[in-house]
Amino acid sequence: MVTSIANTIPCKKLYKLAVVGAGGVGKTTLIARIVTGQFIDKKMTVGFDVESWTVEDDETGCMKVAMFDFGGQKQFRFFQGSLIIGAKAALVVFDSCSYRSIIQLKEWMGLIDAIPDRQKLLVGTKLDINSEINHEEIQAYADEFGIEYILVSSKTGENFDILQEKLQTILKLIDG
Ligand SMILES: Nc1nc2c(ncn2[C@@H]2O[C@H](COP(=O)(O)OP(=O)(O)O)[C@@H](O)[C@H]2O)c(=O)[nH]1
Ligand SMILES: [Mg+2]
Repeated sequence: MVTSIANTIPCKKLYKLAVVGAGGVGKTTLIARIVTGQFIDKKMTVGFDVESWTVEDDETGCMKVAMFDFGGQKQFRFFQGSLIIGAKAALVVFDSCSYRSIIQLKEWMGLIDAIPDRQKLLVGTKLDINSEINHEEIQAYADEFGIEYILVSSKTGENFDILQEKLQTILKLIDG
């Protein structure tokens, strides 16, 4: 089980996690839900943001994760190549109601090419909204990229327990 704890507890293990995907898919809201457990309506991310998430793990103890939130809009692309350096894990985020955001995933997969596939997770947001895109179609994309995928709602919190467990498993693959 993953439990968010106060950021004041000293942590020996530090990780850099990249959160990438098109503008408006819900990256910043997803990060806020992971860190606070709440749905917080966010403004557009200008450039990038970093949120700190501290998790306590029964086996490894405390893990501190710097979640790099990449601004999705095109005007922020020019510096993102250098920002990705040192990231050992990635959440590749799309909007489960938007084909466009799924098609754009390819671009983001290029940016995180250096990260091993097993340390990436494809995350579809807005599961609370009725989507015309069926899960088989999403599965087909996930298979094409060769990475695991999960659908969540940052609004209701649906599947966040699974998301956090998967993230924790990924972090354990990395030497923090
Ligand atoms: N209904 C619903 N809205 C969401 C969800 N995630 C994000 N949003 C909304 O989508 C919009 C864009 O979210 P934001 O986190 O700023 O996207 P970003 O550009 O990828 O960081 C905001 O109005 C959010 O409130 C979700 O799971 N369900
Ligand atoms: Mg944002």
